[in-house]
Amino acid sequence: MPNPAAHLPFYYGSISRADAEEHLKLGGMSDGLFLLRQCLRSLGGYVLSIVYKLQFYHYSIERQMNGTFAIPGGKAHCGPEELCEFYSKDADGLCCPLRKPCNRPSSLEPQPGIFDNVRENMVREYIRQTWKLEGDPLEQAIISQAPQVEKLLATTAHEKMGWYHGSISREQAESRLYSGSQPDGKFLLREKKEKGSYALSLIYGKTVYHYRIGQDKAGKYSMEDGTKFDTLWQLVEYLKLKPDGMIYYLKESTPNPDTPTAAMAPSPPAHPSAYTPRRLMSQNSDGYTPEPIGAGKKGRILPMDTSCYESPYSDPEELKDKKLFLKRSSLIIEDVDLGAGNFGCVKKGVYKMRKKHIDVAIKILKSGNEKAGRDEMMKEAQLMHQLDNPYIVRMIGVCEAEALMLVMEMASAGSLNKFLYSKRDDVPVNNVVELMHQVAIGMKYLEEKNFVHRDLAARNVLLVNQHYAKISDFGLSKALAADDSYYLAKTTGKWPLKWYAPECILFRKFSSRSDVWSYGITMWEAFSYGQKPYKKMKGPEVMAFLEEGKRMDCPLKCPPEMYKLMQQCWTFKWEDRPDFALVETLIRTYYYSIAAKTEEQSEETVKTTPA
Ligand code: ACK
Repeated sequence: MPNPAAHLPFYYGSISRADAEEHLKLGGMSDGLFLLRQCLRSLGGYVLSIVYKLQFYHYSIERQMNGTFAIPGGKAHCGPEELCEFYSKDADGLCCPLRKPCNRPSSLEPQPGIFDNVRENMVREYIRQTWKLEGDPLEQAIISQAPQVEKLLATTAHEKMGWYHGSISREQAESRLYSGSQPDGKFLLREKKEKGSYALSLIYGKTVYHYRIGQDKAGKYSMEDGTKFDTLWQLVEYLKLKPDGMIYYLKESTPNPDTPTAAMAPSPPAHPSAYTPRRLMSQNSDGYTPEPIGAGKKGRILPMDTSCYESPYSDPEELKDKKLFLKRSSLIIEDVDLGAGNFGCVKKGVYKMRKKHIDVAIKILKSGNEKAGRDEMMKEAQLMHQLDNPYIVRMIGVCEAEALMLVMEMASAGSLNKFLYSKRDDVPVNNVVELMHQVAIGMKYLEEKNFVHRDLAARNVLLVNQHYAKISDFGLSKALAADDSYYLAKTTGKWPLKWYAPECILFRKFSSRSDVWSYGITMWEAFSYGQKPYKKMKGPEVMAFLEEGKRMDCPLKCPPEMYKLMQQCWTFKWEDRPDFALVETLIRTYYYSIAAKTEEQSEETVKTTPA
C-alpha cells in the first residue's frame, strides 16, 4: 500500500522519539517547528513532533477504520498532508499551530519501517508458499490480493520472528532465557493457553520477569494499561525503544531453536494460524462461503482459496487428459437451470476428472438451432480454449452428445448486476472497487493477447463469490491478428449499443480501446448497484447524447476517483482513451489506497440464502 506521507519533505519514516527530538534541535527549536514520522504502534499511523517553548510535544495520528487520519479527539482528514495543512492554520488543541516544517537534509531518505523493507518479498513468498502458485497465477494473485495478504502478514508475521517461541510453558521460557549469557533485556515472546493471550519473558539482573499481553475487543495488543498495538511485532519493536512500564526495555532476543532464521525472513508463517486455505472448504451455491471455524475476521475468502483460481489442468496429471472434446460419460448434467439465452440454456453439472470432480456450468445448444448455432458455439469454444486467467471464466471443453454443449467453470454467485442489485444494502462500495479491479486484470490479459471481448457488461461478469469476479460470455469475441489493432465488423448485428464506443457504432470498429469504453459502462452499472445504463433512452438515442458531449452522471455511492476513471473510459476518440494497462494501474492505485477501509467493511461477508 503506498505511504501517503512518503513524498513529504518533513517526513522521516520510522525513527524513534529521541531521533525526532535530535532533528528538531538541529532545526533550531523555534516555536511551531515540526516533523512527521511513522508510528510504531498502529498500522498506517504517524506521529507529529512539534517544538513549543523549547519543549517537545508528540501527537499520534491514527488511521481510522474509514481510511481517514486524525489526532485522537481532533478532526478527521483524508491524508497526513491535509492534516498538517489544517494544523498549520489552527492549533485546534495542539501546543501551537504548525509553523515551520523541519525538512530532512537532502541526503537523508525516510527511514523504512521494519515491515516496509521486507513487505514486498514477504507478500510474494507468502502467496507462493501458501497457495503453491508460480508464474502468471502468482503475479496476478500479488496484484489482486496484496492489500489482503499484507494485512494477513502484518498480523501473523511475529510467527516468523526469532524471538517468537510459540506456545511454550513459563518454565520452558525461563530455561531458554537462563541458558547461555544473561544480559539485561534478553527476551522472548510466547503464546499462552488462553486464546489471543501472550507473554513477554525478560531478563533483568539475572532474574526473569513475565508480562502478560492481552488483546482487546478490536484485536489490539497491549500489556496491562500499556500502549495498544495493531500487531505483536510492532509491540516488540516499540518495547525495544521504550520499556513502557516494564522493568527494562527489550534488547536481545533469545532465538527460538525451532525457527530457522533469527531475523525476519521473507517467508510465510509456518502455520498461518489465522488462516485456513480455502481449498479445503465448501462453498454453497450462492457464493457465500462460511467463515472457517475460529478464523474470525482473518478468515476472509481470497480468490486463491477457491478451486477455480487456477486452471483444473494446472495439475500435470490432469493435463494429460486435456482435449477440446470431452467424454459424455465424464459429464453429469444436473436438472438445475442457471439461465437461458437465444442459444439455449445453461445447466449446472459436474465434470469428472482423473483426481477430482469439478462444478461446471454447461451451455446447451437448443435443438433446431443447427448449423448457425453450432458454428457460433464452436467459435466461442475455440476462442475460450486459448484463454487461461484467474479472472476469466475458463472453458473446460465441449461435449457432443444429446446436444452440443460448452462446459465451463462454474461461477455460482451469478452475474455482477443481479448480485449487486439484490445485495445493494449490504455490499460496501470498496467491495465493488475490488471486483472491478479484478475485471480490469482480466481485461488487461485479453488486451495483451490481442483479443477483443465486444460484450463486456455487468451481466457478463460472473461472481464466484462476493470477492471474486470472472469475465464471461465470449460469444461476440474476436482474436485479432498480430498486427491488427481492431476488428472491422462486416455488418451490424444485434448489438448491445449502450455498451458500445462511438467508433463501434459509427464505423463498426472494435478494439481493446472500445472494450475500455464498455468497461466504463460496466463500472457505472457496478457502482450504481445494478441499475440499467441510460435508463430512459433507446439504444440509438445514446449516440446523439454522446455526440453532444454528455455522459451518464456519477452514481450515488460512487467515489469521485472512480467516476473520474469512468469518464476517462468514455473518451470519445479511441486514440485518446486509456488502454487496459493504464485502467488497471489507475484502479489498482485507488484500490490499494482504500484497502484499510475495505478490510474493515467488506469482511462482513454478505450472508445470503441459497437459491
Ligand atoms: O446472469 P446469470 O445468473 O448467469 O444467468 C446467466 C445464464 O447462465 C445465461 O448466460 C448463467 N451462466 C452462464 N455461464 C455461467 C457460469 N460459467 N457459471 C454460472 N452461471 C453461468 C448466467
